[in-house]
Amino acid sequence: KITLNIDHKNIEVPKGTTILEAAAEVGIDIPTLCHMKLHDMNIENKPGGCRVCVVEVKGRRNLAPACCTEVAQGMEISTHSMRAVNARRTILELILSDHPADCLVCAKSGNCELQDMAHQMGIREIHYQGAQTHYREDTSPAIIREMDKCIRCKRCETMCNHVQTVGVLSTINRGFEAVISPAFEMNLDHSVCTYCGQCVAVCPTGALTEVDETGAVIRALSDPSKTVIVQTAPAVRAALGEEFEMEAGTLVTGKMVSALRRLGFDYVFDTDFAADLTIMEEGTELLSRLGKYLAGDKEVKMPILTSCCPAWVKFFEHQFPELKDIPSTARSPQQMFGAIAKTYFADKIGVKREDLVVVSIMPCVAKKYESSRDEFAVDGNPDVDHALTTRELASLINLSNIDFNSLPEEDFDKPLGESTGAGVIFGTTGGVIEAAVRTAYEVQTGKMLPRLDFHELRGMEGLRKATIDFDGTPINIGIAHGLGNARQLLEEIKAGKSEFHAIEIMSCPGGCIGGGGQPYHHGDVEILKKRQKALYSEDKNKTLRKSHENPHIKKLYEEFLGAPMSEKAHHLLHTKYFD
Ligand code: HC0
Ligand code: SF4
Repeated sequence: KITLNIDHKNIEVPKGTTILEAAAEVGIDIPTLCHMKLHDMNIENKPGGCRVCVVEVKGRRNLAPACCTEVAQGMEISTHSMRAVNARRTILELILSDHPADCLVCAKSGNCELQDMAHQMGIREIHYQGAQTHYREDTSPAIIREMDKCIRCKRCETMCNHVQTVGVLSTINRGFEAVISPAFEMNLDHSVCTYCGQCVAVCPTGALTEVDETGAVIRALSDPSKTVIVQTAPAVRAALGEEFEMEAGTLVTGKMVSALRRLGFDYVFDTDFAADLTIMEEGTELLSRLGKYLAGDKEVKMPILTSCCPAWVKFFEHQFPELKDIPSTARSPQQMFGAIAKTYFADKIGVKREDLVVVSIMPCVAKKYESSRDEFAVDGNPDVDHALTTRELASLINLSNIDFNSLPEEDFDKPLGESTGAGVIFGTTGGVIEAAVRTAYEVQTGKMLPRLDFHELRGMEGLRKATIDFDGTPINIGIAHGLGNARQLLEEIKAGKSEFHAIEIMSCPGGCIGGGGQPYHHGDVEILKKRQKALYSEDKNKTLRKSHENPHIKKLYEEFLGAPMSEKAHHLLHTKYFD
């Protein structure tokens, strides 16, 4: 143990603690721009680069960066002495001298850590002349890079290289020319970027943002010749409230539906409906592969992998092309919804495909990319026209002067708005496979499940495993969230050492609740845990909690698709993968 004094408070901390961590223990907040730590997830970025966290240590000539200076016995630290404050303000002015001042039109305005800090430190004038080097803007189907706004905090590098192990982003050039970039300064859409959006989720400024589609949605909603429908992803309802000052984990399903109706959507539907549909298709595929495998068929590939996360799909297409016949061929719920909406539902309401606009609200930026993939369009008309993030929906609601907090709670429209608890838990790590187990067990064994809550599949550890007893047959299940964790399971499969029958993979830490399009969590893992809890409570409160019991799914098969994996289902609900 080390004893020291911070701002006249005595404190005892373990050896190896940084000044920043020690100060936090006694409730002292030292400002930082580059530092980031997601507790319990083994995610940390502390390059000591921004220097905003400098503090005064008695007896030392130089100020010390608090994020990467370890405490020492008897240290006396002043975190906000005038000398420290002066240095901090000067450093901030130097950063601002090389930063565009277009806050009025910046996508990050109001959510920018640099802007907040300039305000908090009372910066009114910038006494330095930066180079104001101009770097080209790089636009991809999901993410925009505006490197003029980059402050080289390297948080994105940590997420891309260490957490996701994609390795797209690194610092190139020097001095004012330095930028974070894909290799050879190529554009993101030529790189192996998965569009997971985890770099966007942690960027403190407007350097990395999602492609904004709110303008296109406003145009569609104001066009009387269009019928505009919307689907909302499972994880959105557990986070949208945070944009309206609600406590993390507040479920706002009913208010979200009302808000979407007030925005002018003709029908408000639920991606959870399509999640139930995904379970019917993916579960059937799982059981068919499993049945053959257990009967000794050497040709059949095991394990089956979930395929609903588009960043994960892009990851294995680039990094493990030799495994591309292992994931389920089922499309994601977003895309199943689009395909059913533009065929079955369009016919039902008598609207032509080109006059029906399908909008999704997603916690994810990769969903923008997924909806733009060629295989999800008919004659150039996409199944999903626009995928907005949770943040973009919040900005639309604000734009329409809707008082979100006082909205009544309303229900989704039928038929594509009806869902079970199984669909809801898709939004958190472990939820897709739990939903699959609930259906696969009953279909396989012909018996009622003795319980519905599979606590062994839940949690926040990056890699989890459990064995579920299918009435005498043990089924081994693996779960990974974060692509670095997924990579470990894929390496095992490649080496022929995988013990699993089925694996769920989600790209973002926490699953979709931690998606790159969610309200910024600023590194607070507790927020993710609260969102996760909210989804399990919505599941618990549903009358129906197994996908195969959804009456509108049954009707869809009776009226339109025939059976799971039928030719029509194959055509509309399944896909293939590319090298
Ligand atoms: Fe997800 Fe989905 S659960 S990927 O995390 O499967 O984005 O929320 O919408 O499509 O349903 C995201 C969330 C979805 C899809 C669903 C799946
Ligand atoms: Fe890396 Fe994901 Fe960002 Fe692409 S979206 S650069 S893969 S962190």
